[in-house]
Amino acid sequence: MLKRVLIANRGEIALRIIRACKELGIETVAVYSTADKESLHVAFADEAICIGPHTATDSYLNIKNIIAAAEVADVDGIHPGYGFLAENADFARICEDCGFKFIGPKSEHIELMGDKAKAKETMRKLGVPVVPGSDGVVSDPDEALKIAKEIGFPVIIKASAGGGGKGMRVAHNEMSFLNQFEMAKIESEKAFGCGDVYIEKFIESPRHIEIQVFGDSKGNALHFFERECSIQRRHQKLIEEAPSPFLTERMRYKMGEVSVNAVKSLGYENAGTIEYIVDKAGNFYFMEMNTRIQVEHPVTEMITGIDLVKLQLLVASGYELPLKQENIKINGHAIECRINAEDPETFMPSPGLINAYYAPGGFGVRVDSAAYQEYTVLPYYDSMIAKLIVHAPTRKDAISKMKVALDEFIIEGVKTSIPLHKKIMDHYKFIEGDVSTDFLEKYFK
Ligand code: MV4
Repeated sequence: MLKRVLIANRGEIALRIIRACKELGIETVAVYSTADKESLHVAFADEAICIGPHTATDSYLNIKNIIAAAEVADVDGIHPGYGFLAENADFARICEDCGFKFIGPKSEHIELMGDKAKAKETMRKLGVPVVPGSDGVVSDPDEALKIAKEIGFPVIIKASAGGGGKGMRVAHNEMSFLNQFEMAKIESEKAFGCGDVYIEKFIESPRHIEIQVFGDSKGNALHFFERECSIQRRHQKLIEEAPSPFLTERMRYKMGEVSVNAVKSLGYENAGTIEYIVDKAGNFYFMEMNTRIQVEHPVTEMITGIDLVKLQLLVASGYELPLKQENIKINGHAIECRINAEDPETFMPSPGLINAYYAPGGFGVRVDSAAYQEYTVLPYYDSMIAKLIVHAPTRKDAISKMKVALDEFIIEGVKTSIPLHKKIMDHYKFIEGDVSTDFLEKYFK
């Protein structure tokens, strides 16, 4: 088992990792920016090392300083959490080269999944359904138009270096195509330093459903069913739940099966998430694979009863996955609301001092947060201040529990998304489980 782990992150996920380490008897080393001196991850870790000033590029993204901290603290593993360096293949490689176990997949898999066109082609070859489109990257505009016409409009042009919705353009007809194609290329060159794009049939108002997967170093692979993440705004998820109210047992089985087969064939190690878009007819198509533990992992933990961060530490320590697929079962329903320090109307960040804080509790209520009374939400980092997760026997019970918990949650001094979550919990479309990626645009404009 790993003996001493450096957590290259901050906020709630750093706490989440520290807790899992402590439960396994692993010593913990926190790193922090000067602005985070008063943070809980600094207080709760066995040791804490300052890695630079408040700017993320100078601290939580500063590979040199993080590696130096790992050397000084004499750790044997590094957990990147999510965001920051979690999907930076160079960082993963440097960790390994310096003799620190990167608690995540091999750098080659991070790199592969970072190239969206390559990832799609790889998954297609492994039997995962993909959206009809170009065979990889297209550079010639005339060639691109020909392909678009063959696919049939509307089509979507995606940046190969993109992901998470960056660098995408939709063309509804032949007329607008060339313009959108050029724009997508220019934008993606500007944003990622790579103008490679590929083309797909545009699926209208899809659902976003993702499969939690895991692999170990012995070639075993498992899936932990799906998360429904359709309620999002500008590619930022607001609410996640498991299981999806849309999937039939048959679809759930199929999505799990193709996902786990891909993980096995890839020889993928540690936690991953395979993202799909699902159309009205129930067809599912591979979108991206996230090579990290995700923000919304708690909903999967609640319905399966399995601690996914502990599993990451176990697998990174060289142990086999201590589970069999047939023993992983869905128990009840879980919902997560991301509580952000932002204006619930405009979604503008609302950093500042939290002068009153009371987190809800009770049976089946979980709060993953690094906030507390008198904590200052900093303007330099992500605005998420808490994840409120509920678990109950049915979806209906989970919604009731979430409403009670949201009512109990007191956060004063900063604006939060709590009022928006309350409205969504009361919306008939949400209650029916009839959600899609344009839910907020459609009903909350
Ligand atoms: C799509 C799509 C429709 N058709 N691809 C957005 C982020 C990236 N992961 C893929 N995305 C989409 N790809 C085709 N062929 C619609 C989206 C999309 C979306 C996907 C998942 C969650 C939210 C979304 C919001 C807008 C668009």
